[in-house]
Amino acid sequence: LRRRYRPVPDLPPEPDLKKRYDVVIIGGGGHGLATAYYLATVHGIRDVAVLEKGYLAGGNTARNTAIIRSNYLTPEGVAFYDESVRLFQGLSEEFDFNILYSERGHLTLAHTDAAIRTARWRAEVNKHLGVASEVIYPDEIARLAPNLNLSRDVRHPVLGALYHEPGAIARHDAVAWGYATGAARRGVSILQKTEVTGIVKDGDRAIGVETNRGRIEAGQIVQQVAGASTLLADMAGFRLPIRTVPLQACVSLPVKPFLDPIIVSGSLHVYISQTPRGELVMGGASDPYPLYGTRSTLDFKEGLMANMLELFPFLAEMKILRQWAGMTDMSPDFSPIMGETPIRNYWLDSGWGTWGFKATPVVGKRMAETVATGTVPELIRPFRLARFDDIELLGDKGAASVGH
Ligand code: FAD
Ligand code: PYC
Repeated sequence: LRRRYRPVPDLPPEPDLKKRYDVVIIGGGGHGLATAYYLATVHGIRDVAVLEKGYLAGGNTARNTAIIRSNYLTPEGVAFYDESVRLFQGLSEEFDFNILYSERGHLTLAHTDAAIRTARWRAEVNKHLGVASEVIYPDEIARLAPNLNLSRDVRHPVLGALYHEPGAIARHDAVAWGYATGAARRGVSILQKTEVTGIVKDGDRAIGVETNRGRIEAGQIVQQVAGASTLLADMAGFRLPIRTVPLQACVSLPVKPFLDPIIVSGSLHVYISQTPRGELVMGGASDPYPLYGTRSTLDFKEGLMANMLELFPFLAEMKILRQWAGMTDMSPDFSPIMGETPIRNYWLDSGWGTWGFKATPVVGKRMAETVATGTVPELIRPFRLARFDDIELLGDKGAASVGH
């Protein structure tokens, strides 16, 4: 039992950089590490380098609010995230390292008739695909979240909610470290402070990368850089329909547990959960401007709190411990972009915006399958880049949780 609860797994020492790898993964966040892990464990492909310009999982993987759910709006989205939730449920066992997976239930509050309609729509799509979601009303909401202000005498009274029982949180660093350790123990090279500065091509084929540590040849390349997606695509020579926008969050001092479910209000632009340690993790809407930066603002905090106090007035005296921002790679239809690119041997995993932590396991598994077999699996084919040319968008804004 003691081994299970050790805070950090033992990552093998960083190996020397080689001149060539069968697979080079750009980006050492959760997605890149998970892809390396499944390449090594499922497909026996171990001559893999994960190149990370900063430190391991220091990007959005370290900055997200760790919400895991599959209550999406499009059938393609629901099926995809459902596989991820199932993988998440087995990760602590698989890693022999506790990722603090905590199933809480997820409530998306509806304050208008239109929001109730969207909640019903999501519930029906979810149930059709075997995912537990239902619309509930204030008496049931009060039972699940007794501290929530359900007064009718507020600007936006709660009329109902989409309740998604499998909604969960987990320790985000642990997820990344679990994948990193599992991959490194099987021979994957995880190279920190190694920044990709260019993509080497032979015609329309990618054959390597330029880095701050020299050129590296690669059999295949996978781009998994979230907020830097457009910058890397630019280096490779193609354009992405993505804008990078900051998303901020904050955490309070720890207090006695009082909040079991995860609560989201799209209309009020707030969401909140309580960690097993007692901190309140809170976030709001995306910043209203594109930026390649992780600057946090007073404006965000003030706006968030004004709305949060409508739901939980007794938090007025709560102290905020820290605040931060991440760079989110926003796609036009609020769905990811994965698979082939116009460059041969160059695979893409991007468009993760404000929703990609929960997808970490399924992305790893399915991107690894893509690289190993050279074929994009059915489950992720709908998310192809070419859908923007074919006008086959996958509108999932209604399930985004975060205001945009
Ligand atoms: P990252 O973890 O960002 O990893 C990409 C890595 O690429 C970075 O470490 C970066 O340093 C590296 N990199 C970039 N350029 C280069 C280069 N040139 N060379 C080498 N390396 C490079 N999602 C959810 O599902 N649930 C949530 O509750 C949630 N909350 C969020 C809250 C906030 C505040 C933010 C910002 C995001 C949230 N998200 C959430 C979204 C989620 O965090 C991301 O979609 C997900 O972490 C993306 O993982 P990744 O591995 O692709 O990216
Ligand atoms: O995707 O559930 C989510 C989420 C919540 C906050 C940010 N993203």
